[in-house]
Amino acid sequence: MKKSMLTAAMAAVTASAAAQNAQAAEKAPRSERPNVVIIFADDLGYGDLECYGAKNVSTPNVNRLARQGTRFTNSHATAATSTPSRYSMLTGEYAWRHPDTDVAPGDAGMIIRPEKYTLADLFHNAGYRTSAFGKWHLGVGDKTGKQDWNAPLPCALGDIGFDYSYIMAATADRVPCVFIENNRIANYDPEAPVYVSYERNFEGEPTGKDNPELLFNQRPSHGHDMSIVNGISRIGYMKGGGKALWKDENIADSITDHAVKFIRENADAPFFMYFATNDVHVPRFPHDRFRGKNPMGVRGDAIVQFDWSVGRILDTLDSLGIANNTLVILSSDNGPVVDDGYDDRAEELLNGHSPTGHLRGGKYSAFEGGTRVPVIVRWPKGGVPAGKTSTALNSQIDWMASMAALLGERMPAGAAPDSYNRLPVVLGQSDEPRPWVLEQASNKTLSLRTPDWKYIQPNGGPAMVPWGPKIETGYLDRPQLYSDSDTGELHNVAPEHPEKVKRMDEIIQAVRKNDQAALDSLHASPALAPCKNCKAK
Ligand code: NG6
Ligand code: CA
Repeated sequence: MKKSMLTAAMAAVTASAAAQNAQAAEKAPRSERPNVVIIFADDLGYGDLECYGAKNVSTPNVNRLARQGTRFTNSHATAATSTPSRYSMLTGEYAWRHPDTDVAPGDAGMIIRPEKYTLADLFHNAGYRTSAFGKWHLGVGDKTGKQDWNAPLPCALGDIGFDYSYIMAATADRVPCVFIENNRIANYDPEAPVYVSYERNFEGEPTGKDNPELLFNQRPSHGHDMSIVNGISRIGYMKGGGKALWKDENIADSITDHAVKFIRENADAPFFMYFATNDVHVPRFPHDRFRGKNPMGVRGDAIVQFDWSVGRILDTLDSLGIANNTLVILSSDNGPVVDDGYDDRAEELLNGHSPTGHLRGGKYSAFEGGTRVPVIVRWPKGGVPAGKTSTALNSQIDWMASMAALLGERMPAGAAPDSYNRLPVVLGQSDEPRPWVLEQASNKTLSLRTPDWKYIQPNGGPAMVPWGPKIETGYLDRPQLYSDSDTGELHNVAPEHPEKVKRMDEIIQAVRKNDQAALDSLHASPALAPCKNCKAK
């Protein structure tokens, strides 16, 4: 796979990244390398944080991070759903290049195969202690649909660079509802072996569909009517679990406790942490102590719980005296959704709150609400400006090459083929926009965003998400072009700008084909148009 992705053009990019790496290495002796913590929320929208304009919910810990670091207003996830977004961020390769990267079932085998070079490999090879916590959603084990959950998994996150992991295989609304620690079920209960199927129920097991009387915690609004765990029905069927089953109200505590322990144990060594919260994904069932503190019901409470988790990570760094040399990056995997399948009253309790802020669409969507996400970066010792707002167009796809530059590490040829070193932009020290960013909607429609325009490829999808969430998809059978000043993507000006549409479509085709020469001739190569300051950290 890696080899097949390697083109001469990409080799040139790698070479130029290597030159930049060399400079970064000169500037960052091994002993001073920062710890790196990526805090990755789930379905947290552009407008969901107080420091991004939210009025109905307070997020003091995230606000603090923004005050002490740089807040980005034009940063993008690569996809409008979790699995492809996380795949791209962790590998530096667009998910649409790789099969099986749509929203994964909970019994998917590992989607990132061990031979793929990941962000965790990069840190691991640089001598970091590496870790992942919380939502995974990229498959575990080697047998899709047929994994034996009662034995150690033959492959897991340890095979793609994570020294320690404590994760949920998929999402909170998908079975199996247990944590996986490294390569086995955490807190395994030998009295209650775990069986999982996404095809059929297990004899005698209740489901949300047939036994709604057992749904004492939350009922579905659409889908989510299969196995019942903790009084909530899920996607998929499972049997067993016993004391290993999670309680939804304790998920944030559990993930955060494990992360804090890892930080404490590794405070003396450089460490990398992928801290992926379950908040604010459905089912939203936060702990009692976060409930009722805002007028938005459980969706607001889940944001409060997310903010609390952030606070615990930041406080831990402070108490160990390592905050100054820890690079913290906070973001979200995709845009927000209000009713995503549970009857949690999120819709009726919005009370004027707009989860996407001023953006149109949301999770799943080709509109900006699907992929423009909050990004906050803090690293006092590394000179990330405090209290700054950066409007620079940029994408999570570039985190991997930028981290390679930060570490002074050369990635193997062909690794992270779509990732470019934009380190000074990632660190808020340069505001040079990426020439374009590419965004994938849930039906795989691609959009291209430049600093001035947004183009959505024509496609035959429906105007609204068809299975329940009230979200405009942004799909249309004709090209769409929106001016950057039209932040709500309301006026399709494609008919007035056929040349612009043609050029933007050609850029997408060139990226699809990995055709660097075509990108160069379109003056659209992130490699040839790097930010002026990208050479120096
Ligand atoms: C959808 C689920 C939704 C959510 C989403 C994935 C139904 C009806 N809806 O299929 O609830 O789980 O997948 O979300 O099943 S994501 O953030 O992990 O991509
Ligand atoms: Ca998500």
